[in-house]
Amino acid sequence: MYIGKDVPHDSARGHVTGQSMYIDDLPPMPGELLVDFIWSPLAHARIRGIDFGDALALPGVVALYTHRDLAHNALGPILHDEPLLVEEVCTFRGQPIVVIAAESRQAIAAAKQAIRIDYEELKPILTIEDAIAAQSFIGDTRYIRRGDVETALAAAEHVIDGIFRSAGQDHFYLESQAAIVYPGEHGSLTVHSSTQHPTEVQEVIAHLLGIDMSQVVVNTKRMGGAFGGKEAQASHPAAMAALVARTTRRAARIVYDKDSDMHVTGKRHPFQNRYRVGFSRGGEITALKVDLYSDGGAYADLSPAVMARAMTHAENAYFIPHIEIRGTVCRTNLPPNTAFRGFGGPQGVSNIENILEEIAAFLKKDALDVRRANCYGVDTRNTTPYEQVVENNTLPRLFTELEERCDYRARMSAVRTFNDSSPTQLKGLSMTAVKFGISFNTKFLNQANALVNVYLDGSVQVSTGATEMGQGVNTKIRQLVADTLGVALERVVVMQTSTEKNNNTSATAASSAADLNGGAAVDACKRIRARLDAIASKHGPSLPFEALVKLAYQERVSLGERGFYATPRLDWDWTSGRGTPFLYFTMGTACAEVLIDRFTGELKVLRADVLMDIGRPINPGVDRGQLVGAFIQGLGWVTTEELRYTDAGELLSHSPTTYKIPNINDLPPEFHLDWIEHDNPVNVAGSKAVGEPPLLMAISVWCAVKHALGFVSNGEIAKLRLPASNEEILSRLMEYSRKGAAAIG
Ligand code: LUZ
Ligand code: MOS
Repeated sequence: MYIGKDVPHDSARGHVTGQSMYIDDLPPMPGELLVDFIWSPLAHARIRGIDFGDALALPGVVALYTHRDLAHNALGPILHDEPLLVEEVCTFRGQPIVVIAAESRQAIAAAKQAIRIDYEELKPILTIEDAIAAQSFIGDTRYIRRGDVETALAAAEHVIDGIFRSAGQDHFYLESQAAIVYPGEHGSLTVHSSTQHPTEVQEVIAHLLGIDMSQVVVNTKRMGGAFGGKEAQASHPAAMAALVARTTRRAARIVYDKDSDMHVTGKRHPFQNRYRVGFSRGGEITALKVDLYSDGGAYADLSPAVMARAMTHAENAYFIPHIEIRGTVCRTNLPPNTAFRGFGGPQGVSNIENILEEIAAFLKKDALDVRRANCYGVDTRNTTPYEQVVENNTLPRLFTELEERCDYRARMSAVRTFNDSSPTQLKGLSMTAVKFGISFNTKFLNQANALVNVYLDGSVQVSTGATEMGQGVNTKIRQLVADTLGVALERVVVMQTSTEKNNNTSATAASSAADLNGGAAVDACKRIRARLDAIASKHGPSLPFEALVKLAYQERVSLGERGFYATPRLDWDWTSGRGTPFLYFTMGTACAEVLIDRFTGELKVLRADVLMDIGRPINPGVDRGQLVGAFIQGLGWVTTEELRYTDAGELLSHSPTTYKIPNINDLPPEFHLDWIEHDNPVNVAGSKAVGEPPLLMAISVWCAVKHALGFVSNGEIAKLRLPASNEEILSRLMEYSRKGAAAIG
């Protein structure tokens, strides 16, 4: 048996030796063209005219394209509202206008110099506040409501209200957006794309070029990271290269450089949330009204689905009897914001965790006690605002076990003592939770198919729609296939993802690729195994797999199968805001302790403890990697990663020199990650999805900073933006010391 074992990642060797192939490692084809594009330098502008000058006559410049060269000019995963190439009005800085195909980088640079675009600058909307003022929204405001929130707020013993802001985040995948397209016979195209969603790339190319999807094959061997950034926005470069390949009949390659990638692609959605919460003296929340606004950027992209996940995570791990959640996506003149690991979950969860810190500060209670008082129960107080029952609830257990394991009470009193005595430093400690719903919140996406081929020598190829972005989905599928077929792991190969083998696939997203594609692969393997078992019962049950395969072939029994999986039970209705959008929840608790320099605002995370319920891991080593990586990525979001823009909407922090992702020195020196033994009977091999949920565990670090600031905020509830950057912390410290001095003076 391989399930449950630390089987090495199937690319581990390739990654460390540099042999793993990424898009730009594919050797150039004779005649291959490089593809690039001119993008809008302005956030909002009307194009008065484009003058190509002598660009086409320059040596090495082969072709130039505008929107007129496309059969259709509309894409987008939900609304199809986004042009690939600007027609008249540029709606964000970075929006592609002219596609350039050339034989060298120098020729592309020369063409960019030669082409003149005349812009009439228009006034942009660059913030959520401005969008609200201008009533600039994408789609309608949506609601999830339970109980009678107004009456419950009026009757509450205490009420707090406020505004909580969380900022965006760049995906910072190491491999930028990239694609290569090879022209085939009769106008067909073979595409290699660094995408989480080969089917969407196929669909977008077919639509924009006016050809059948059957004429386009999209292959994805692997990505050098994606984090949601290649769920919807890998289509743009692939479509540009496809346009070039189809019209020139030459291979076409596009690879964004890092700075361009950061300028032109969308990011995690910034949110601004207004809340009003009613609670008892004991800290129990009786009513919550929360109004979520996200910055969707210029087009819908995945924003409505991201908002839906924020809304279904707005109560997180806590039972709230009377609640109204409103969600509105703002339209601004920024690149369309998109999927990013957590997909609205972090924005919804950080909001309620902030509220819980505030209730504790208001009541002068321990925040863990307040959280425990509100935590979902096992048999009672266990329905979400959208009326899904929280089954198999391990949250109370996770809270109790982590409190003991990390010695919470003793450390909390040590933090108080420290803060009373240290004139130079400040500590904070906080324990937060996560309950992350697993399934796409768009029901039809929760399906997958798999192709399993058994060859005459007993070796096996498996193909699914799952794409490998480093997360180890291929390794998990390999383990599932080996165990279900009863064959040695070494004999199973997971093939590159291709729309030729698996049609109409969903994005590798929502943490659910192993659930869905693993489920489909197991389905196929079970049917092959049943046929082999029938042969074994005739010929003797002790025959090895290889011998059974030979007999099956001689008896003309099929040795291939296509499997299918559709997540059961799901049922979700936006008009009522009720239903069962998730098959189950991945859960966890985390506790972080921080140290702050009172004079510089410098932040250090001293210790972090994470305890999760991730079911029975198919591959504990791979899952541990996901826990560590997601926590660190979340740490970046809540502390150091700052997207800075000019007043004109120009991104200033567009490279590693100005955009600070965590590095090895930012790791907590004491860092404990673990999970509890707990079966998840509704999912493949008893496992749970693990890709996104641990990112939200880093919210504990942010809450610990907020807790620390409460020691110097002169009795007020400390306010804090997310990220709690050193600068943000310093601003708060200065504000509180000014106010403190004024109060004394
Ligand atoms: N993508 C999507 C996602 O289309 N729907 C989702 O619910 C989702 N959740 C997380 C990440 N990507
Ligand atoms: Mo995603 S945020 O592409 O699971």
